[in-house]
Amino acid sequence: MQLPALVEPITFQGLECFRLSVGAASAIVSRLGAQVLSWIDAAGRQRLFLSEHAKFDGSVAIRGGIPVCFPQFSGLGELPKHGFVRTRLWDRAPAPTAGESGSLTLRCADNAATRALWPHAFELQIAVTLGLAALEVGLVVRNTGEAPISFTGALHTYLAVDDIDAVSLHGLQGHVYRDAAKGNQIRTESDPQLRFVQEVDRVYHSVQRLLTISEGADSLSIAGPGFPDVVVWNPWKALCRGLPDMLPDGYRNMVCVEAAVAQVPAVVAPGRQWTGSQILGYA
Ligand code: TA6
Repeated sequence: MQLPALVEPITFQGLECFRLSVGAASAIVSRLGAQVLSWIDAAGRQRLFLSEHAKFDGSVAIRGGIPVCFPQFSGLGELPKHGFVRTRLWDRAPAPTAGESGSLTLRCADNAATRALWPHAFELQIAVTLGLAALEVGLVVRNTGEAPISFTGALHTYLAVDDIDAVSLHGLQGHVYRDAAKGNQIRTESDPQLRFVQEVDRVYHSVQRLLTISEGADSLSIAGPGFPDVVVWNPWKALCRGLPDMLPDGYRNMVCVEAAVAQVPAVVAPGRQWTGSQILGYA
């Protein structure tokens, strides 16, 4: 049976947002950064971490949810870290057609401020689709200019966990990764499951497999069709204490598993588009 879905404008943390609801599941998406800030599953469990000390005034990116990083991942270039769309106000794209009513699309495009930093014409779309047992976030990058554009980026998903000590991530064994927490050494993952006992900041290259994150009996599947890489990040104790928008022990309640373009930039020809999405699902 198809349950009716709803998209309604709301104010959340003083921000213009949209709430998507399908049955007992709901999600909140902010126009600031086109960032998903909450995803409550059909059993009432919050699946996304949002820091209690996050700032919502647009001065910095919101710490939590699913930030959109574009056109630069992390410090891989001269632009501000993670690019410049996390603090942009995005517009709602025309209402979706019937049958897709559990989804919301936000868009943003180049303007004088972005061209001053990055001299390219582009349009981005973020489409958030809420299902009864899944959340999908799709990114479209359109090249609206006359020269090729090259970008890196990510859907920088902060997953909520009850206790990081009980968390394991499965599916990365055998993948090559760059270890940003260990001087950017290139290594190959030997563990069938990644556990968290220290800072983890890794870019796993060319991950096509479905990942599973588990905590006790609970698990969540993570797919990233179109995104070549997966980034795994937990700042751990010392780095977390240095982040003004995190509680000192906030690292115990989050882990980022990100759908990323990081190892090799994506190139989009004039008039063409690139698409990728992250699909989070539970049984
Ligand atoms: O994606 C991992 C990462 O690049 C880490 O190195 C860490 O710095 C994190 O992103 C958060 O970045 P932010 O700019 O949001 O503080």
